[in-house]
Amino acid sequence: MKIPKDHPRAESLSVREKLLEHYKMGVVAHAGLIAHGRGEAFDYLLGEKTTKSALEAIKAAAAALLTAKHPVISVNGNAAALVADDIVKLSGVTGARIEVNLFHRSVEREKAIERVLKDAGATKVLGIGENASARIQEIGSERRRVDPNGILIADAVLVPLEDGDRTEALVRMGKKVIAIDLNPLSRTAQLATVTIVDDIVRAMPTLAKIAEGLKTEDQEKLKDIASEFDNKRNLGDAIDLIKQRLTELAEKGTYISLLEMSRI
Ligand code: PTJ
Repeated sequence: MKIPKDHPRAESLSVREKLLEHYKMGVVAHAGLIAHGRGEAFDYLLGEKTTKSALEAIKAAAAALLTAKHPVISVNGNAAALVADDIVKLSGVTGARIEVNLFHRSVEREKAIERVLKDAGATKVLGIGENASARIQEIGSERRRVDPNGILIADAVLVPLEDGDRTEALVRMGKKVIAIDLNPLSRTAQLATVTIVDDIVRAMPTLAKIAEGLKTEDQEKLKDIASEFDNKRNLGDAIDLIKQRLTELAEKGTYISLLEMSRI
């Protein structure tokens, strides 16, 4: 569908179109479309921009990836559809390997996602078909199948748009988990080491850019940035922001004021 450029929600509609297009290509799962809707709802509440606390989390995430020995970017259908270029860029900057790891797994989807990543410039994509030969027993879902050269040996894993079980298991295995999740209340958000409460479409390019800027910093300084980050406090800030915005809206109490605050 062609979206009129002057439509007040043009950006949001074009993201939806991109997801639908990739759904038809076999990249995005049915449930990926539903998950996106939940993300959009939280984005409304957060003001549809990268907040100060999200930026702090992005900096800690960049530091964690740059100080890891085996960083891995775990890619699912939505992430590949929306930010394949930025995934490849972040991988180049941090040396993180790229691994496809799906909740709704099929070899066809893995291959379709691999294609999208390769078209975006990825030279190597882990976790496809039989290459996901290792198992993480603590994970109940198909996400338990991982690549022995990727998530299995990783010390830091970036998991955009995740379901909570894997995050919990990876953290229990001693890995740092960096999540991108617009829902600060989700199990993933609550259990990850660093949670970036922001839309993946904004967060990934910012993360790649910030990582590029920090790349030449001293490793000790980067370790401090990562270890000083307090995920619980940061999530509290995101929840507080939602609370403040809702209080303001309730006080103003009109549809017009709602329009003033964000172009809903
Ligand atoms: O591609 P697959 O098979 O691995 O499946 C991927 C989905 C996303 C379907 C799967 O991981 C899933 O079911 O996830 P959940 O449990 O619905 O969680 C997705 C989380 O991502 C929710 O908390 C949403 O709020 C959040 N989310 C959705 N869209 C975005 C988002 N967070 C950041 N940016 C978004 N664009």
